[in-house]
Amino acid sequence: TKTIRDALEEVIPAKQARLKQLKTEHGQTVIGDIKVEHVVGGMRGLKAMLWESSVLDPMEGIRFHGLSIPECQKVLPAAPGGKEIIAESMLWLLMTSKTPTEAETRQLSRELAERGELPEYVVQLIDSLPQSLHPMTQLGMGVAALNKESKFAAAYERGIKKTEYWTYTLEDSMNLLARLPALAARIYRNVYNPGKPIPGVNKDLDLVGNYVNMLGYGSNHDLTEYLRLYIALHGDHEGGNASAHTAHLVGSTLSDPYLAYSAALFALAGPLHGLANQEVLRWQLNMQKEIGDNVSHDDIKEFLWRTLQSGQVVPGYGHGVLRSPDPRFMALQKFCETRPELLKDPVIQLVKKTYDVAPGVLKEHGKTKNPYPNVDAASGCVLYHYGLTQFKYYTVIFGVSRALGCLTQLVWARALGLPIERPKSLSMDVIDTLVKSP
Ligand code: FAM
Repeated sequence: TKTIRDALEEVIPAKQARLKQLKTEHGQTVIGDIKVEHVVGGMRGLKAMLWESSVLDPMEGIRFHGLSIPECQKVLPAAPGGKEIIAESMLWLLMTSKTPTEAETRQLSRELAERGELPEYVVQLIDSLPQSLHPMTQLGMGVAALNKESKFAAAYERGIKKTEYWTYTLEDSMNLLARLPALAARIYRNVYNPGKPIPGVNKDLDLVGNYVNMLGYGSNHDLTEYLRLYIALHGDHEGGNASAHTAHLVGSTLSDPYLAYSAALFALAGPLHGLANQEVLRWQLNMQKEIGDNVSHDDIKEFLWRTLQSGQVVPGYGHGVLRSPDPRFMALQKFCETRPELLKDPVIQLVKKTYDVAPGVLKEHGKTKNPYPNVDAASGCVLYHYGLTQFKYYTVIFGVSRALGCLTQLVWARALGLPIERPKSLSMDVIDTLVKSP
């Protein structure tokens, strides 16, 4: 059976040739304008970054190498005994642009499991952190510390050819992906169940199967399946979002994958980005506390207006690129729709009811360009239902997932020889001059 590295070796030369051709034939072709609003508006919509593994359409949502979420759900192998996409089949697709076979997926699971134990010094570091330190801070620290083991950094120091960069980047990426579950599970244990034993990595399980097992929920098949889907779907959302862009920027300096991904995690930890899933649940539970279980649509409307009038954003709604309901939100909702026990859960019902009225309220409020839910509106309530109730931990799960896309891009950036990022910044004085005589 082919390994992921074999599969990459097969596809890299054609992509390298294609990029070379693009540069020589179209290096000077104009594909967009830069307006002052881009310079002062967070570069929204500016086409200025190469990212192969996924592209986000404002109306349709994300496609992974051209495949929509329902298409991925049809063709990507699940775990033995499961139905949902797993991290390995998504990783294979992102990295190689090909759909893996069942055998390739299983082999990748085994390869990751074999690399999955944490080095002792990282265990000691994590165990020494205060229990009250936010789980995302701990995750970023743990990932950065893993760079002591970086094969890329060691090879670079020794002196290697540029054409070899990607192989060491892949090696580091595989080790990092493999160790994220043990790291993230140790953080969970330390913060919420100090002293509880953590099982070792089971070589026969997939990445998320092992993660759930180490979190202490291994016997819950439905939660395992939910997290498989969750982690596959959160894996990549094209390149411009804050975490992906951070990984790409830091990686472009030839910082190793551990440092680059650690930086990405600290971008993910912001409430306008990945921390929104923690915020959504806090907000929905406050709503429940204030107005009770049996809420009407009008009660929710009133609560939404109160949130907006107090100057806060409605967490889980709005998006930098999307202009329709996020298909990741829809896929997670669908997971609930097939399980009657989930549909009966008051918090899940509240999320659904909020979706019925929030777009209307946000449209009337008139500020956000996208009044629809993003993935974070749905992701936490199912975890809550299954007993994973510590919502400060939710962004860590997002962080385990987002490594799939960020590390894929790092491998490709090195395979394609992409340069260090260095956009031009302007002062208002310079903008004034340019505006007068463009
Ligand atoms: N509730 C209230 N106001 C909102 C809003 C929301 N959900 N979303 C946007 N706005 C406001 C926004 O604050 C801005 O107001 P000002 O003009 O006063 O600054 C205005 O609407 C225009 O914003 P936009 O152009 O529609 O959105 P941006 O591209 O600037 O920002 C988000 C995009 C996601 C940061 C923003 O919609 C937001 O803050 N949403 C709530 C937090 C959230 O759910 N984040 C998670 C995003 C998710 F996809 C992820 O990264 N995991």
